[in-house]
Amino acid sequence: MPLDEGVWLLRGYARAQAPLLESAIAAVLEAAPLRQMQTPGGGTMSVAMSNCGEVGWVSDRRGYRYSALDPLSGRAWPAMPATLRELACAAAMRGGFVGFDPDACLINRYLPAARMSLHQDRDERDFTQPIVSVSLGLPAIFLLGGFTRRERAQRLCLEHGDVLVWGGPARLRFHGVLPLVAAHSSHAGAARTNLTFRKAR
Ligand code: MD3
Ligand code: FE
Repeated sequence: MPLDEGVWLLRGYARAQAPLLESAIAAVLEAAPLRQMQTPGGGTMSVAMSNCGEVGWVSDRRGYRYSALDPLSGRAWPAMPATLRELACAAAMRGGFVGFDPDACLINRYLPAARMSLHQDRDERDFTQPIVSVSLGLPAIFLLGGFTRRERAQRLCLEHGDVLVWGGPARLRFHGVLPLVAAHSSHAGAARTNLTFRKAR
């Protein structure tokens, strides 16, 4: 049952597979390390990012876009590991999206205090395609807004293994993440990792 029109929250859907996903992500990050990108406005994002897949989402002084090349290395992004792709496709299916074929997986790493302000995902070509997001590691408070920036946002706690599928009427909703809070039992390296699967092209 959707949480809202076009929004499916699959609690713990990726939990059993998390160790496999984490090792696949670690291999991707060896070839394409996490980095804090510049914003068009001249700031630095608090979230560190990398990508795998045919294209990757990038931001710099020139704007936001998808690129086939990692600007750090000048090489293609690492291929999307099958374990990640298959999880995203299976989750999309649970939201009724048959045949979702993501060409981009953005890897977002949040350390304590990292946040993502309210925004829409609109750098993709086809908004009839859903987005699948997988949360790993520390929990975070996710903001689910409306179709304008000023509409009041709902808060949702996303935990390790939770998967969200967004499509149809929800595809252009504003959303964001509140500053990450360090775990009480803060062991070194505690972080949140979010994977966002999209069909960009
Ligand atoms: C709701 N990432 O990378 S993923 C992003 O947790 C991004 O790192 C957040 O927003 C994160 O762009 C949230 C969940 C998500 C993704 C796309 C959406 C929620 C969405 C598109 C429409 C509505
Ligand atoms: Fe987003």
